[in-house]
Amino acid sequence: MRVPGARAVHRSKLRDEAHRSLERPPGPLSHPRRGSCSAGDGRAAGFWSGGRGGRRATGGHRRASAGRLCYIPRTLNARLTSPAWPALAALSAVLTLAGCSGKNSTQPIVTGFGNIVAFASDRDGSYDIFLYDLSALRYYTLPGLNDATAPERRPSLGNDAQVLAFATNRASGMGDYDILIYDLGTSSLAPTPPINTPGREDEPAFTGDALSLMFVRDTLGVRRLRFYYGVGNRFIPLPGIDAPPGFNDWAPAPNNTGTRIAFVSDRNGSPDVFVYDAPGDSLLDLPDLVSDSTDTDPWLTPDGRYLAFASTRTGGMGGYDLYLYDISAKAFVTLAAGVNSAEDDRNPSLNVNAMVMSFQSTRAGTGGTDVWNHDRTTGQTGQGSNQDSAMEDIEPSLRWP
Ligand SMILES: [Ca+2]
Ligand SMILES: [Ca+2]
Repeated sequence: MRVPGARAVHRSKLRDEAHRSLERPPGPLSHPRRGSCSAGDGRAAGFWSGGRGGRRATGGHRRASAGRLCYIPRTLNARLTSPAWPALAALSAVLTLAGCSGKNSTQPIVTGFGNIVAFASDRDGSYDIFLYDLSALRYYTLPGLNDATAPERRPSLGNDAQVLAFATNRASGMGDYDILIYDLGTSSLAPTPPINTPGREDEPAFTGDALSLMFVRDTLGVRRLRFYYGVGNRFIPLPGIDAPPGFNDWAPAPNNTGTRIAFVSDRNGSPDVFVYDAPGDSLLDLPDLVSDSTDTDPWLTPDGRYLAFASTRTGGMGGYDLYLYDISAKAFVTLAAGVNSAEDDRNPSLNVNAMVMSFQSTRAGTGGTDVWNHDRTTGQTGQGSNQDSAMEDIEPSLRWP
């Protein structure tokens, strides 16, 4: 999919945003300085390496991209051609694609290279993380990621396609749910940063630059957002984001560097989506986001402009519906027919320019909750071949360059 000019505009905004983050004065609210990626991608020194040493996958090459030299792991590229996920053949024999209209059941809805969606599915019993290529219409193996019995949930795919964070409560963990990180470059679990406790850590969300990880921690009976900066290996305090005592914050969705963070809070009674501005340590004034119904599942584009979320507010098609909001214009973006249904449509995940969206829906599909994809350029909504199962397929995290 190509939208003329859209990519250039987007990358320019990313650069501007990174520049602003460097200009902010030091202080408790300012994020650490991000190094330039021009001398090799700084993200390779992120927290999944457990230090500053600048882990680099073996092999690979550098690719100039809008003034940045970005590291493309050859190991990952090789993996893209690895055999399909072993259970795929068995699945395809039993899957029915009832409810998938016409070519959408067997043809890609969207085209391109490296367009992948991670999601959780209990098709094999307990929830596991799956990685599906929306262009090649196949799964990638994730050796060593999924535990045979413990659930793996809430995948967050770094937009650099090198890291995938997820939540699990396996017995070897600190207790309750912990967050683990999987290195797609080496196909192995990465050293866990010091973010887990005997309490519950859940809902991981990488910043767009994949240098920081947000998540939710249960603290004294309420849920609070946490912002862990990987290069500095430390937490960044967000004093202005916390709900008053007794109320909860969850579902963090940061922009490229975490200067803007969408999240859900019940501080007004029912769950509402809020957008936090880190430089101002304040919430943006966005009355459109507030309703008496449940507003949840936010997703923010890296440039911080487009916000997708789910809501049961009146005026929709029924149950949860998806909404796309342009924060710059302070206006909703109309979604094509076929995105929302009378069933529950939730957990939208946007690509960088908000033209592609994956989401979950309980509409008639392959059974249970399914992951669907929508291309705003063509207006199509559909699924890739064998993308779904008769079981629950949920919590998509889209990586679309
Ligand atoms: Ca824990
Ligand atoms: Ca609906």
